Amino acid sequence: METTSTPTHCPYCALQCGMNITPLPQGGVEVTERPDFPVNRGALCGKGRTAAEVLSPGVRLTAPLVREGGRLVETGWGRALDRIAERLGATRERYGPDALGVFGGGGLTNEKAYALGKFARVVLGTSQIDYNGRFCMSSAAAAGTRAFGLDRGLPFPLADIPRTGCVILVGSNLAETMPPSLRFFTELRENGGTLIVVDPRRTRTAEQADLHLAPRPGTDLALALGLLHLVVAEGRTDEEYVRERTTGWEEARAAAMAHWPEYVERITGVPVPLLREAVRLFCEPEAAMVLTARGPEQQSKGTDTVSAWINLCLATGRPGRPLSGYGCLTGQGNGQGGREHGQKADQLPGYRRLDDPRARRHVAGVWGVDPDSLPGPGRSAYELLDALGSDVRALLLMGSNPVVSAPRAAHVEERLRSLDFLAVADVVLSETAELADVVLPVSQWAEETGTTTSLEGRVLLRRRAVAPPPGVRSDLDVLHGLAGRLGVEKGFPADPEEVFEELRRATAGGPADYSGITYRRLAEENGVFWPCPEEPAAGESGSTPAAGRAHPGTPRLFLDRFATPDGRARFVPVAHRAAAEEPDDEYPLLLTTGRVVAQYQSGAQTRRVAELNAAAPGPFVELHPRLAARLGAADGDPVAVVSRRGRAVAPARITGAIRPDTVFMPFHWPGEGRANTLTNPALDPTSRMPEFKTCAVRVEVLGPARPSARRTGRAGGA
Ligand SMILES: Nc1nc2c(c(=O)[nH]1)N[C@H]1C(S)=C(S)[C@@H](COP(=O)(O)OP(=O)(O)OC[C@H]3O[C@@H](n4cnc5c(=O)[nH]c(N)nc54)[C@H](O)[C@@H]3O)O[C@H]1N2
Ligand SMILES: Nc1nc2c(c(=O)[nH]1)N[C@H]1C(S)=C(S)[C@@H](COP(=O)(O)OP(=O)(O)OC[C@H]3O[C@@H](n4cnc5c(=O)[nH]c(N)nc54)[C@H](O)[C@@H]3O)O[C@H]1N2
Ligand code: SF4
Ligand SMILES: [Mo]
Repeated sequence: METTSTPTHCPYCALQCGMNITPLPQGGVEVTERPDFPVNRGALCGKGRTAAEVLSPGVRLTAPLVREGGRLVETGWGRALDRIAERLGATRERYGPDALGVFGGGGLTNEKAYALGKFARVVLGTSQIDYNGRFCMSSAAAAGTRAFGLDRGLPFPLADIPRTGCVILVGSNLAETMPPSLRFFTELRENGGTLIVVDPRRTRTAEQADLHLAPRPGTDLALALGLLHLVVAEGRTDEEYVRERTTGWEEARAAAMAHWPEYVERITGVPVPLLREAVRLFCEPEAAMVLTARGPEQQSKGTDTVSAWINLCLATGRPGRPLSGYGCLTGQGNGQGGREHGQKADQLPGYRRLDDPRARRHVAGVWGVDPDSLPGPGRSAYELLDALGSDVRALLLMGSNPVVSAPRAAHVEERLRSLDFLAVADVVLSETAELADVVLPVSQWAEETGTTTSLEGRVLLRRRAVAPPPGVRSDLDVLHGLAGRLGVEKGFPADPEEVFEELRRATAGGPADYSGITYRRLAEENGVFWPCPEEPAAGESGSTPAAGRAHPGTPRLFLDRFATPDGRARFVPVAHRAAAEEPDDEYPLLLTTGRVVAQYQSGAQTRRVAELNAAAPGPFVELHPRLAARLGAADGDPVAVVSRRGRAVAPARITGAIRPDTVFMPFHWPGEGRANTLTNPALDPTSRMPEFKTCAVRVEVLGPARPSARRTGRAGGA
């Protein structure tokens, strides 16, 4: 049995836990432990453990569907692809290429993300492509690029965490969102290091902390500035580091000095003594880190907020020093690679910029097209969704379920319905696929080979372990079939390794350089960290890089210099500002949103797994006991949460773990309890990230629950 199992990685989050897949004698496969992968050492969360259930033909799509007389009916592949090509072609003919939209996902492999970006620009000729990663880590990416000249979520491996002195974890609930990673933080504390968690809720992660700061949602920017103020006031600045490795300190310092601790306490609700304690814990050890996740990032000021945390790290001499620095905990399975290879509105493969003439020449050379034929930057994800049915008339969507996951979701759903034509490729009939004119059933992680890049920047090989059911094809096959029908016969191979070989050339010499990485190496090593140029280094010439000695990859970035022109990190002066929507008489509370351990994202996959549904059966609204008492709500009572966008109904869950001025909802479910009916699409001016983490709401109690309905909102662990 051992010999038949295939080592691979989980289909879900960015930890990309190693797992083995073993075929069962009676059919189907089993997920088994794979202790040789150092990140999770065999440990899996409930989602990873049960991932094989979504391979079962009973829960997934196994034939293409087309809309006939209002209903989706089964059809053949030829007809489905013909229909899509014909409708995209006709729309382009009538309205021009920018009437065609493409929406991708951070769960797609590097090969798929690369091929999708190329398909949009070369086959469709449209600028209108973006993806769900815009809703994920885009603020951290923008701030990282601004400060360091490069965005790789973690500039060091997770294995460095246990050996640092202090970690400030800002708005990450990794005990639920990446459970096997908790081990690194437990080991940190066993080694005498300290953990500070910043979260308006006392989460399972916060329970592990030495110090928990619970700011009002949307005030992390003020919090970070207050800490920096104290660093300066207490003489804890690392003057030598600031002089030698950074620029812009004077302006950033002046901006922070305007944020007095007492003023910050008023904004955030975090008492001054706790601010002082945080500064002490962070500054005393020789090495320390700040890690951010979606809490501070998914705000209309997410980029400035992350810049403020980076400024704190720079002033105390952390980035580019051993066991120290700033990192972002990227979320989706290929959240890192998915943001590097061109499905982003402003981007070309290798993390190149679409508005950079040199980058255009290089990539156009690899693609065999005229650089001037490449469109310019397009709209960001929410702006693209908002333009559906007006400027953008037809959409191809691959790897996202925005009906559940986009902000102001009722409006987005209405925009999707107003399209002339919608094609969706998915593994299951998601809520978004239900609206499509054509649905294509595609293969999944265990059924196809491809690479992902984990939150550590580690490029990994997922291997095909089983054949997909008959009737199912890969996303690459879909793009191959559509390109041919739209008159581009070459350049869209269905074989993932062939795509990867081209991706290597397209990324050569770019910021995210994969040219030294091959499938063969990935099969032999436990992943390779980018940048990994082929040596001798390939230039921007676009020719096939010459074979040479293997570059070892780059687990740790910035040790000698930052990726800026002068090699120095840049402080960015930032000041606190209010959320786009603050509470008032009509909407007196703050809503924040997030995740539970047993469901993944829009739930399209995990809501089809019985064990996960039993653990987390539906949405709920967390209310502090004082707020519940004031409203007259008992645990389990149905409550309506109302914002300027709409209304959602779910059972109350009363818990002392949340601030009394804030309510929390997880966003994994469609329908009546859809959290995104409420959220505010106010965008960050730089990253275009919507404000998922704070908006103003009121809560209405809808009367006591029927006895059977009580406690249904209880989600346990999985
Ligand atoms: N079980 C599970 N795991 C997942 C996913 C999933 O859907 N389910 N998704 C994956 C993906 S794509 C991502 S992006 C990651 C996300 O991983 P996390 O960022 O850990 O997830 P969230 O629950 O969205 O947000 C984290 C915390 O932010 C807090 N928060 C809310 N508002 C604020 C605020 O204003 N400031 C601060 N400091 N904190 C705030 C919330 O209370 C929450 O506990 O998880 C990945 N892993
Ligand atoms: N309120 C609120 N909303 C949020 C967030 C929040 O914290 N609060 N977080 C945001 C974040 S961080 C994220 S990342 C988004 C995620 O939200 P979505 O983009 O909706 O993410 P998923 O649910 O993972 O959707 C992926 C879809 O692609 C399908 N799929 C999986 N693998 C493949 C594949 O290989 N090919 C194809 N074609 N399809 C595939 C799945 O079945 C599923 O339908 O949600 C965002 N929305
Ligand atoms: S933590 Fe993430 S990668 Fe690991 S098993 Fe769970 S979902 Fe999969
Ligand atoms: Mo995400």
